[in-house]
Amino acid sequence: MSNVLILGGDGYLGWPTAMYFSSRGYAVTVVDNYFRRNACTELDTGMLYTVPTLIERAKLWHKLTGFEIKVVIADLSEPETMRGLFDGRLKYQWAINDKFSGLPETVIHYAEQPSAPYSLMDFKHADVTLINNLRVTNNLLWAIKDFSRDTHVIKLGTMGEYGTPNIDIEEGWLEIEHKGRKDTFLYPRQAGSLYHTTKIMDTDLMWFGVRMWDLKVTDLMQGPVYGIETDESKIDDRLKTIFNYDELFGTIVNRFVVQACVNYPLTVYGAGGQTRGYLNIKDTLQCVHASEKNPANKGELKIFNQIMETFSVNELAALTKKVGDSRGLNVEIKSIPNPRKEAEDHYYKPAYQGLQELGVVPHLLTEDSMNNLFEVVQGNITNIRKDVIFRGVQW
Ligand code: USQ
Repeated sequence: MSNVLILGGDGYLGWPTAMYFSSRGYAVTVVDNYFRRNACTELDTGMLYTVPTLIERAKLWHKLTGFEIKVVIADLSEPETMRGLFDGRLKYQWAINDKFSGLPETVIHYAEQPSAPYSLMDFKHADVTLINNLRVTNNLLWAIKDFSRDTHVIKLGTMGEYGTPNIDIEEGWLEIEHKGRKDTFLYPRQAGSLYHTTKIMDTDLMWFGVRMWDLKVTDLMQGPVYGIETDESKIDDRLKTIFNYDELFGTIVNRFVVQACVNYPLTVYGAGGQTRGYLNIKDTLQCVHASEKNPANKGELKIFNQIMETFSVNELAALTKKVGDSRGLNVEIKSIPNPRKEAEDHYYKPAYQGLQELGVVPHLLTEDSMNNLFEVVQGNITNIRKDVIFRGVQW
């Protein structure tokens, strides 16, 4: 049974990933310090529904499926916590068999502060973002180097590392010809937030480890994810992932559907021509699995652009309105001054065939799939708080 360690296993993507691998027979351990839940409480972000603790979810998962997801509640920005996961000193807070699982074949690294607006609220939150994201990544890098160089690291990066350049975006690398000579480099990066900047620095840390110590790393440059349900969460409502719709932790598609349901005009920032690559949460799971099955070689940094299609903000607003109106809601779209500093009308042509060549079959954003999201959101409508939808964090 292949051993998978998921860092950040309580988050929007971490918990669905844990269930996905567990249900396919992998030995899964999740680690989390409840950063996201605590930040949601501190900043009063609201949530679509209450989510049981990670330990409660692991127990429930075991009861319903017979599979075991071992749980460690600890802060991975502490070096000894990270190292303890590899040298057997860790203590599981919950496991059926609490004997050390051994070195992981694969580590999936989600353990980061993932929000651009959070990272730019003020100095304190910028500092938390920088310290957490870089320390966790550096701790992982050194733990792998010192204890487990055969482990394949799958790190979640972001399409935002590339920014919105006026040339096509390649999958990670760019061949450059300069004064008659050629070489291949990491594609130029120019992030639009401090959070995205930490992801660039993460990539650099891992690329250093690959060059110096022959580590095996896959970097998944992911776009904004949307959706709630995965095949595993359908087993029981209490297994659904944490779902935010506020400005700090909600991503745009999830936010727009919630806004449509409570008659809150869709907040198009500025001109609305901002174009990004999007994917369904089910496809995040497929992509991570495809990466796990096709690991990087020793001394290789593999990079994939993890998106399935592109949309502008205006296109997303129009689709949300169409679906919402067809459900009898009278959805309003409102352009508001852009709180962010970003291009609102720009060229955007990213390559993203690599993961599909490995067998990922996209779930595209259609009226049908958006209708499914509306259904889950409307089923929880009484929990939605309009006061947390927009707070105007300025860049
Ligand atoms: N936007 C609006 N109105 C809103 C919310 C967002 O117009 O009410 C616009 C933003 O200005 C931006 C785009 O929609 O141009 C996407 O914003 P977002 O909040 O959905 O996503 P973003 O801040 O870019 O970050 C999210 C995740 C992050 C991930 C990133 C991928 O939170 O973890 O790395 O998507 S990417 O955008 O490709 O960098």
